[in-house]
Amino acid sequence: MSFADQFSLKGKVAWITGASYGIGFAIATAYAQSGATIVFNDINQELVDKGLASYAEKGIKAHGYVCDVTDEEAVQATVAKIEKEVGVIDILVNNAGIIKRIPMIEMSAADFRKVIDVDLNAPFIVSKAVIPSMIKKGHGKIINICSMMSELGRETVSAYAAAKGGLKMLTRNICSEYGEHNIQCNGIGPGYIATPQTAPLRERQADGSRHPFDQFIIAKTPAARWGDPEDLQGPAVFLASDASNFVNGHILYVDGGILAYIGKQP
Ligand code: NAP
Ligand code: GCO
Repeated sequence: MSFADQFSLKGKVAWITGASYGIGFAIATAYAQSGATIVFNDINQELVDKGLASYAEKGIKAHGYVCDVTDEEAVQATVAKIEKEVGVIDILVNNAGIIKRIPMIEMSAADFRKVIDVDLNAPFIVSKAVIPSMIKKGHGKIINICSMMSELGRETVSAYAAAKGGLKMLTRNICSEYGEHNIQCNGIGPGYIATPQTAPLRERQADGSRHPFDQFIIAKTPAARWGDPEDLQGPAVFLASDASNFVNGHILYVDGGILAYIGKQP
């Protein structure tokens, strides 16, 4: 294998969850451009069709499935369908996620559970569904999309931080439990990335000025900008490729330097 071939995903089947748009879409696009066959899901047909159209626009023939990743039965059925219609999944990216920004003492237990369900329970459910075939095939890559909140807290995101901190440890545990089967499970911890999920934090103010949170993030980021979904493409290809075959249980933070920085001195 040539050095460059180590980064190729030719012949691989990659399932990126919740990838009709946003970070998942950017990662899936990079995988397709690196040679992989792309599978994605969303919670209803309309969103799947939108995703399929966006991939087609980029010249990518993706396979889209309707599947709620919190529903274990639906996930098991979707994996069986993918294996029959596309092939055994070589690469799984647990990308689907939600956030609810509510001060903790005002948050209902139902809302807290919903976030944990999508951001933590679902990666467990989906990973559990794909690992048996990865073991049989003799290799597999699982990439969990973690967060700055896997390491840091902030006001209003208690459920999200609990889920993403848990996802970091689920990543290490999958590595510990299945590493001997040549399965690598790593995480990507994006910094603040401009997607629909963070749109409310970047809204222009009535007078045209930047949202105070937007200004706060620029000041906290040594790169002095928000990330774009495309900033995650190289790291995601690396972690899905043979180039990372001895990288396991690692969280690769792609944050423009936020975690390295104490903040601007007064
Ligand atoms: P996004 O724009 O909101 O996209 C999230 C995707 O997940 C959507 O396609 C959404 O589908 C899907 N999804 C949500 N619940 C689902 C479910 N139960 N079953 C299937 N699909 C579901 O978010 P993003 O910013 O691209 O974020 C992607 C991932 O990166 C998330 O895990 C997020 O927490 C993480 N992340 C984001 C940032 C950031 O700054 N943007 C930073 C760090 C980590 P619908 O359209 O149906 O809702
Ligand atoms: C927030 C943000 C974040 C991020 C991200 C950071 O409200 O603070 O939405 O939690 O989007 O996960 O890595």
